[in-house]
Amino acid sequence: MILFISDLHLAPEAPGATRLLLDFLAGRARAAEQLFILGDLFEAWPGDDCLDDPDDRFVSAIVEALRELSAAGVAVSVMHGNRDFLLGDRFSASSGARLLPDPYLLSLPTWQFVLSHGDALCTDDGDYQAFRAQVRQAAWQSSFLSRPLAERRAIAMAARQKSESAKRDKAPSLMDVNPAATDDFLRQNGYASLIHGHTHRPATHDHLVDGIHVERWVLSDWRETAGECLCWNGEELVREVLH
Ligand code: LP5
Ligand code: MN
Repeated sequence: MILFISDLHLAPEAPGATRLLLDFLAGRARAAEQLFILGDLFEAWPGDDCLDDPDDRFVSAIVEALRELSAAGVAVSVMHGNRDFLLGDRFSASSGARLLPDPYLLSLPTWQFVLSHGDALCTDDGDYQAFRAQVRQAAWQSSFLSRPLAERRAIAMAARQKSESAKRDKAPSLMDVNPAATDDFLRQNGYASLIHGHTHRPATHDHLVDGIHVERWVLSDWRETAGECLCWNGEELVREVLH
């Protein structure tokens, strides 16, 4: 059995979602062979050196729980989201989770999935795509990570505020996947079923691409009182609500 989760947006000021994750990792996830976390695990990740912050018990509790799940034999994979694209090798080593490229083709004996955070498919959102192109550059990241952690945390907070105000002026359709870009993506990935997050619009869509029906599963974001995981049981995908 394989489980998929996304968009938990974990932060110290949202203890409910963190509690839900810790219970999930110690409970439901133990029955899986693999767990895929498809981006925005964290509300904001300023760099792996936050692992060294003795006051950041929030981060160490999550990393420790991921490590325990991995040690229990569940293969954990984490994909970057637009909030935690700075998750790096130290996080991977500390948590036991491998970092996945985006997109990632998951080939199973009876089915093929392509996994993505989903933000790259929101191609109508020009200012976001420009932001994404900048912050995903190695040179930009190296320069940003050379700043003190406290400064990076402040910049992240400013960026969050700027993003929230920018979104208020955007049409909802602008912040969803572009249909043509999505069909091209499905075509380029062999018509594999797509599982993604980011849009916070949980639904299952049927795309007809070159005469082939392709499913697109959008994972729900997590709230303080409820989360969601998608379970592949070897035959079908089933959504599970987590309380
Ligand atoms: O994230 P969300 O859900 O609000 O909206 C996203 C897009 N916005 C982003 C920006 C992030 O929220 C910023 C926080 C990232 C923290 C990571 C760690 C530190 C890195 C800091 C990098 C500067 O992803 C939003 C989309 C929306 O999804 C829907 O798809 O519309 O995109 C925008 O709002 C585009 C804006 O142009 C983003 C501007 C971000 C800030 C720019 C730099 C601020 C520098 C401040 C210096 C003091
Ligand atoms: Mn996202």
